[in-house]
Amino acid sequence: MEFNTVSVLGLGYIGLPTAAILASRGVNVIGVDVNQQAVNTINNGEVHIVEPDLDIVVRAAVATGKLRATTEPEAADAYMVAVPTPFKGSSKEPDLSYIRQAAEAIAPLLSKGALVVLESTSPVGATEQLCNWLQQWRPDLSFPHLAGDDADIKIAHCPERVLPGHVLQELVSNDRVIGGISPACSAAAMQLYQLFVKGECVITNARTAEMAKLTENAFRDVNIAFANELSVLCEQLRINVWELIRLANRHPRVNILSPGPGVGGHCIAVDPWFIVHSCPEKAKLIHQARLTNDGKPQHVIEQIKRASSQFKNPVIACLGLTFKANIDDCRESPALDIVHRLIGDNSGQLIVVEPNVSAEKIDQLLPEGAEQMSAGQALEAANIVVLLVEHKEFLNLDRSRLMEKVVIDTRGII
Ligand code: SAJ
Repeated sequence: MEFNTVSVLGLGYIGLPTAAILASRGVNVIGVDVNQQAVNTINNGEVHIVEPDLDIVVRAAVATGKLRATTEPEAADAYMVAVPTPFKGSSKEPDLSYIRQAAEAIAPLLSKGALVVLESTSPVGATEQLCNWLQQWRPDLSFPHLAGDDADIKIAHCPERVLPGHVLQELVSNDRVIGGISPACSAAAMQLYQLFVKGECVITNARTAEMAKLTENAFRDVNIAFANELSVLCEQLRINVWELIRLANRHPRVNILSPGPGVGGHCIAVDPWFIVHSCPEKAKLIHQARLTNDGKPQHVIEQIKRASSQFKNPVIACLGLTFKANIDDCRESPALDIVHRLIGDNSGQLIVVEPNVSAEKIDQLLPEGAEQMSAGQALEAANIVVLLVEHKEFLNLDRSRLMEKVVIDTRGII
């Protein structure tokens, strides 16, 4: 297949870097997003998300005319769908409405020979569902779930697997799992990814590719839940969990991850639910890992409350609000959740320190009730210090200033 023009639907944390990298390889890329402001920002050669070096690659791609953003989809040789797949409220049912909207937008533009790749993390069966939707809107064309290799349109799932903070490097160097609805679909998708992926592109079917992505994140979630459970056990047994894990990890076949205040972000805290939702009776361990990790913020709150009950005027400094270290992303952040709940709880005077997020943004994220300060000011004012994120700014805190305080170190910084 020739890919002169590729359309990327969804210009977020995955779509925008993918669009910019493809453009840097000489492909004409049309980036599509419903957010007019994001589209304007990109067309000015700027970025609306924080990711190292993304600004440089986007600026260059726009300047050479290879990347253009728009709110209206246009015809292309290939369409890459990188839209969100959240879950619906408390039922945790996967919400495929963004995929459906993207499919509806490209359906009228499809012509014989086009390739559609679903990159969004998806529950098993979502790529087949995408075929069904497109078939419904384009009965004049044949699709691979019914016509196999002879279909007019090729469809594949190729889940993104990049780590926020390392996206540009991992987009190129990571291996890719390519799951075509038919072998011809896989072959076409492979050709597209080989334009920019240096890692190996491994072919499977769409359902296995969907499950592979969910499995990767569920595996990490279960491992972190194990570490979080250990941290709670160790507290009761008066053992330092960090030392314990360091020692256990000296075994050649043991590799326990780190406990923390809970698991956040839009991937690990979400994707395992897609497996649980598909097989609620059978996915017991994966389900329990989610519950264990989601229960950790409450455990930290109880530690803080116990500490604050020792003081007449408790002043609690919470260091870090993002979902992990050295990023500005607060989505599903356990640290933010903890501070949120403390504000509603009257446990004491609250101070927050977050070097990576602007004061205005923090004001939008939190209700009134917590004062923002620098780390130095917070250490001066507080009698309880809660370390919630291991930002580089917090790694070398002056230990002597913590001596007289109660320190709740959820990340093992101290
Ligand atoms: N966390 C711990 N302990 C650890 C590691 C992480 O508590 O030892 C917490 C973090 O603090 C954070 C959460 O887990 O709150 C998730 O952070 P992460 O760094 O593990 O993962 P994400 O969400 O940034 O990115 C993950 C990655 N998946 C895997 O490593 C299997 C990434 O490769 C995926 O592309 C991404 O999810 C995604 O988009 O699905």
